[in-house]
Amino acid sequence: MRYTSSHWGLYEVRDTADGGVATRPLADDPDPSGIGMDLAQPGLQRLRVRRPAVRKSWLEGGPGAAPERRGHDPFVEVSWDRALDLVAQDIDRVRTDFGNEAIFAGSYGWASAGRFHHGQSQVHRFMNAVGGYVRHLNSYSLGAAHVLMAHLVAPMKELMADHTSWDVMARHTELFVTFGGVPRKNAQVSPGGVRRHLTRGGMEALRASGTRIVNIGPVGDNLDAPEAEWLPVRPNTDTAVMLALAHVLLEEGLHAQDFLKRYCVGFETFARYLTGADGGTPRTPEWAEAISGMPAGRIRSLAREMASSRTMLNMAWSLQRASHGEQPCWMLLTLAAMLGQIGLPGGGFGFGYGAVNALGSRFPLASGPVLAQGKNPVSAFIPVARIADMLLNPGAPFDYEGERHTYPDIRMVYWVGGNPYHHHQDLNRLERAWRKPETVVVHEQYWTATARRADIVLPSTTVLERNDIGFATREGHIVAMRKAMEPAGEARSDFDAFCGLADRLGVREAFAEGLDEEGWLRRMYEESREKAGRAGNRLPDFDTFWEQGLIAFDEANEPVVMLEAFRADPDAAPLKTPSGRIEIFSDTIAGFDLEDCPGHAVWLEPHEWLGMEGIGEDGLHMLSDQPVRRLHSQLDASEHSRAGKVGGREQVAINPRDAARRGIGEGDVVELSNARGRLLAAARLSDAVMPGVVRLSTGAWYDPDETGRDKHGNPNVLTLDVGTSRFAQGCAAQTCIVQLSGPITDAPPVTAFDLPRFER
Ligand SMILES: Nc1nc2c(c(=O)[nH]1)N[C@H]1C(S)=C(S)[C@@H](COP(=O)(O)OP(=O)(O)OC[C@H]3O[C@@H](n4cnc5c(=O)[nH]c(N)nc54)[C@H](O)[C@@H]3O)O[C@H]1N2
Ligand SMILES: Nc1nc2c(c(=O)[nH]1)N[C@H]1C(S)=C(S)[C@@H](COP(=O)(O)OP(=O)(O)OC[C@H]3O[C@@H](n4cnc5c(=O)[nH]c(N)nc54)[C@H](O)[C@@H]3O)O[C@H]1N2
Ligand SMILES: [Mo]
Repeated sequence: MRYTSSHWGLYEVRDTADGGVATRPLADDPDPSGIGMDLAQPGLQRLRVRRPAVRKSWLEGGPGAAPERRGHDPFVEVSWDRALDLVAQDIDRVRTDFGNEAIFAGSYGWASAGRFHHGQSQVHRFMNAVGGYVRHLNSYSLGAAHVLMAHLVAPMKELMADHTSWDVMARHTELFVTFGGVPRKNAQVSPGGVRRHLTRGGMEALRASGTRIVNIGPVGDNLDAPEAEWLPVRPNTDTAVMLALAHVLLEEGLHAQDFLKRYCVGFETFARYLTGADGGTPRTPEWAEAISGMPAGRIRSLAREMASSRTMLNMAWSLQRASHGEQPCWMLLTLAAMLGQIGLPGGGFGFGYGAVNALGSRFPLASGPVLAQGKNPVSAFIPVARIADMLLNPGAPFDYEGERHTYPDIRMVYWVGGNPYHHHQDLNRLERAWRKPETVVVHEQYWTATARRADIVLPSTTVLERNDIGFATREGHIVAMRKAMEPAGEARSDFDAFCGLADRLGVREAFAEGLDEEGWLRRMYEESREKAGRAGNRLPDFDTFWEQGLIAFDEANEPVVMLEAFRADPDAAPLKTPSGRIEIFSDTIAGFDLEDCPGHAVWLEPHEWLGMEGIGEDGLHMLSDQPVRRLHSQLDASEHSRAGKVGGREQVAINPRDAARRGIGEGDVVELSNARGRLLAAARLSDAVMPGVVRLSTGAWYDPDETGRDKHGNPNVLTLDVGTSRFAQGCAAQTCIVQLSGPITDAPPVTAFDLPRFER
């Protein structure tokens, strides 16, 4: 059998009678994703980058020519030889004139599932071979949590691998309280690929065993449990609710004092803040009701229920993708510590059940095949979501994890496998920042908004057009991804493109080490086979693997209980924190002296929220969650993604009360706007979003008209481009107030899926 893999599933591949290929999900996947692998559909193939292309002004005027014409100039298609000459010469120019710290090749993005043709690994390895590059740290996904949790309990990677498994929760959890649901739409994916989708079954088992489910948050349809209690709260105010829950536990003596003493440090300092003994406001349920809208009486009763049940607390990752996103993470941990059930089966806390498939899985953490990236001689970096700040403010200082750093002066931006015009906030600001570099090189499969804004675009193959190995940690498989079709146009793998550049820059040996695609697959497989062998997993030799196609690993026999060993003996199995204990108060973080991230969990007002002064009746909080019908911006032109649009536009969910007040009906085109930008979307009336809140999922390809108004419904036209705090500097996309007006009767058609202009 032949296979391929995507982040959203594994697929069997076979040839069709008409010379094409067909894919279907694995027969034993209990809940395959609808996103699918039909990459041959005309809507997608039309949008492929077919030949190397150079922006006209750049081709004529050289590096730095008319940067404001990026996205407007026509492209001139050139041969691969010509394109590779241009790119290689310009890399050499930049590194000679300005040094390698003038090249930004962080190149954030999910790219595709295979581990060899992995965009970021390829570009980082290549850049290291030519002298290094400015990199990024962390992810858009977990910027705040990643930096914070390592100080408080454990590095996120370990914590995620240690999540209590679904079977344990079904058996032991009596009360499951989640902030932000358990969105199965998100568990369609895991970085690297999913063999079996677990979240539907996990939730079904939880419900079947009679676990009570409480969902706190502005959106009510983000979990598969119709009987769950939905407690609406204003966006970004979960920390206030958690503080009030903690306040009730403390006032009523329901907190686990023994646990706090034995396993935690710093509770006393936090308690003074909680009660107001430090001179501040007591964080009572009434105080939290005024902020969040959740009734004080229900906060009180819920706290008591939590204390008298085996309770699992969970939060969506989105909560920390917001202004002061560190705080809900810290407060969830603090609240779980006060309940004293961390390390017990079915109790404690979870961080993103539903965010990706692997959470709650019983597959152990294993390392798979990786492409070694080499050493980067350049030390300059940015926290990933600070890209526009960096481009706009060369030489300016920024804070990160208690230290001060300086933004480098970037002359060249190099992107492979990501889409900043999808993922970054405040796209109009990014447009201004994007004019700063002299050269932008993008490798892409499709004519995305980012490809259109490049100076040089190199066409990349898709997973079906190359050989690769699929693997994802804790998904329980390794899979041979065999080439199934010929590349579109002149598309090449990113590896082949870099080989061409490496030849020109005299680093072929350093980059490719004499190996071709097959040579690399063999080497990467053998390396991971050795690692697997040391961990007790026997893998066959490469040829057998390649022939067999899919190797499924066994689940661990033991169910997973998070922090079980620490609970059993905190002296024998201390945490990697400075105290070896859970840090409810962190001396380290307090020592950084940051008013936007002090030494324990606190409530801090978001930059923008429904409780802010002067917001009036008109302000709506816009949530931009992950899309149901695609992965980020990937395959937005597919039939499956387009079926979720109305009149070609993305749908924005709005509460019927807010719609009525504005005279908006189902399907009407509306304009969402704020000081940062304007966009059009199609209204969808829904009781599942609370009044005052609208939801516009990410991923509609950015499509501005001449005035800059996006016609398609890309929420990042409106989102706020500030860090979560000076501590972690994570992405804060969920903090965003907008106005909504309409119906718009003269809305122009969407042109996101038109090709750019070409000239000879
Ligand atoms: N408003 C708002 N914004 C957000 C978020 C949010 O919640 N709200 N979430 C954020 C999060 S968590 C994330 S992770 C980011 C995701 O942001 P990205 O990961 O940048 O989004 P993708 O659409 O997956 O972009 C991947 C790109 O790589 C291309 N590609 C795929 N395979 C290959 C390949 O083999 N080679 C090459 N050269 N290209 C390839 C695809 O065509 C696609 O354009 O978005 C962030 N942005
Ligand atoms: N289908 C699909 N799945 C994906 C992705 C995708 O693009 N498509 N992206 C993947 C990636 S890269 C990531 S990082 C994960 C992200 O996983 P998450 O960050 O957890 O995903 P979101 O969909 O942004 O948000 C989850 C839920 O939180 C709610 N929410 C937002 N703000 C608040 C708040 O202030 N309080 C409360 N209580 N709830 C709030 C949202 O309405 C949404 O229902 O998803 C992954 N899964
Ligand atoms: Mo993400």
